[in-house]
Amino acid sequence: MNAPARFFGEIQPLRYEGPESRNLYAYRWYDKDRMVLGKRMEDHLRFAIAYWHSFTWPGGDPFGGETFLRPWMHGGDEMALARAKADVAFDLFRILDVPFFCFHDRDIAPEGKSLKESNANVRAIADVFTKKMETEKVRLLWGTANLFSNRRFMAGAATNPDPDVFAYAAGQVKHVLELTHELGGQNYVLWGGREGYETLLNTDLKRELDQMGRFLNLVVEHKHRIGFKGTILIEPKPQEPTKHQYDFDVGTVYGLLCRAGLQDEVKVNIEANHATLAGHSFEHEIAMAAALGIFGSIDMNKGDAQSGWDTDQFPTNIEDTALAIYEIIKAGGFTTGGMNFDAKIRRQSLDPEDLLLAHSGAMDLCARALLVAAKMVEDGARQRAVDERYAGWNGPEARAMLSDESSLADIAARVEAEGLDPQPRSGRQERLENLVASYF
Ligand code: XLS
Ligand code: NI
Ligand code: NI
Repeated sequence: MNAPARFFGEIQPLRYEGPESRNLYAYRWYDKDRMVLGKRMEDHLRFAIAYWHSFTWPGGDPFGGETFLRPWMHGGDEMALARAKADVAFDLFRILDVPFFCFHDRDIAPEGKSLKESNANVRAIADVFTKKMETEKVRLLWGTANLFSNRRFMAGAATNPDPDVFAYAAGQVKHVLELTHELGGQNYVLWGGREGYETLLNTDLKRELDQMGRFLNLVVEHKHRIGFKGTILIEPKPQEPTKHQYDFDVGTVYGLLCRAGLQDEVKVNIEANHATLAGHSFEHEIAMAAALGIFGSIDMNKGDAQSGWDTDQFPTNIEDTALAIYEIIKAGGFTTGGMNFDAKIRRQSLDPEDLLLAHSGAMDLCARALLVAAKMVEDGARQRAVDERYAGWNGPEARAMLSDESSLADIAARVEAEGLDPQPRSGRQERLENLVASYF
């Protein structure tokens, strides 16, 4: 395996051609320099490609193995293959003109016989990245450690009953956090892959929560020690792999953070498919994180409406995407975060073009959704309707109720004295749905 250009053949970097273009190898909406609400489109969206789904996953499912047969996964020295994989990855980054990528340690380099050897392998490929990034525009959005694939993590990483597994996980995270820092990464992600349990019959739940809180504190402390200025992010997920994940959703993660005293130190990376598996909408999770002051980044994808697992599909729904992006804009947009396509092509999508078009289509969808969301913001009718609904809270008595100027007894007395008799008002949901539809 050599010459990464061969994998994508003669495909040239994609350019913006506009909505009328019929060229599948061009962007119809993603016009990176276009100014939207005072910011370049590229800076709003901050797209990233996920190394694991695109270059490491071989196309298996629970009933069948590998379908993709990627040349960099077969034959030859494992480190040489890892280098070849990096060539293909950077080639895709360049063809798509994305500003960021993300990886787990195990995506980029083979596991060795010891943690030391594994870390050395990861370091060697990180050095390849550093070299490539000298001439390529792509930057690292986030790095993360895979604390779930190896059988040693079957009962969790930080929450494992075996303290040696906790220690091993710490060794892995320390290494990837430092590499992320050296590579100029903007965030470090902790997805609690197996931080949860299957049955209380063998689980000390409180002890596991304590272990998790301690682990997070160790990570944050090390971040400061090495001077990493990026954001530490936790990625909530309600189930799969474990039945009861401790990081169920944004609200649950916030509780964990408060319990560990880290609510000002750690933010969340919200994944669309994880939100829907938790019984929420994606925009709900974003709005919740923003309200709690922990919105960080997103993993963009979508689930399958009929199945109850994490199908990690590329997004195709304009309305869902626009509503989510509207919440991101309302939250002030991304700072260190971005939009990582934690999405995989279907296992029958064998061709190099399938991988490329999955990303370009999703980028176009998000760009188009950004324009719709921007229209919603600029027009302001949606926000005005919400402001009007809460306008009563601007009055002096209402404000007093929210401050410590009034007690429960004062409030009760006023209801009697003024003979308050609140009259219900319409929530106008359908009217607002029609309004939103008018922006598409
Ligand atoms: C799995 C997660 C994972 C994280 C990174 O469901 O989405 O891919 O994003 O560990
Ligand atoms: Ni994810
Ligand atoms: Ni997922």
